[in-house]
Amino acid sequence: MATADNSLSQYDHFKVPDGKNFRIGLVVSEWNPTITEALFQGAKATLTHHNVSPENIIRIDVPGSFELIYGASRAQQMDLDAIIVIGCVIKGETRHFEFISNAVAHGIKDLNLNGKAPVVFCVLTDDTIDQSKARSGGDKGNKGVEAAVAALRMISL
Ligand code: DLZ
Repeated sequence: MATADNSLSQYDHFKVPDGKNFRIGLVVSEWNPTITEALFQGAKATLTHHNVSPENIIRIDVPGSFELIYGASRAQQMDLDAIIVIGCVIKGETRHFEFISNAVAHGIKDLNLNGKAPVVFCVLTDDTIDQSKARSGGDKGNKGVEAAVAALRMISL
């Protein structure tokens, strides 16, 4: 799934809905923390740029990407307008990568079908840490920025 032509990191700021009065939850995985922190900072900066006030950005830390599902499920009970889940799963020597990635994607999909707030997927699933660095503020942009734009657009549907 090539993303080079679909990057939202460089986007038309005037087409993004105003975030004033929105409350947005960011559920952040602690695995690969330099990557998830950079994604969080990208998302937060984009939300504040679009007038979401800092006190309306609610951060919830969870141990790993697998726990993003439960974290987002709890966040859906917190009267938020949208939730962004942030994680980074890097391929290792075993099939753990596939199980975690698939579980998170399906779990978040289910929350979107059944919950009241949209849940935006900002989980990198890369072969190498260098690929993740490139997508968390490197030469492929910052997927946290893109997730924030997606969240603002989903609230305004
Ligand atoms: C166990 C595990 C492994 C091997 N790799 C990652 C990873 O690359 N990224 C990530 O976010 N989490 C990883 N985890 C932790 C699981 O997501 C989860 O936290 C544990 O299995 C406990 O449920």
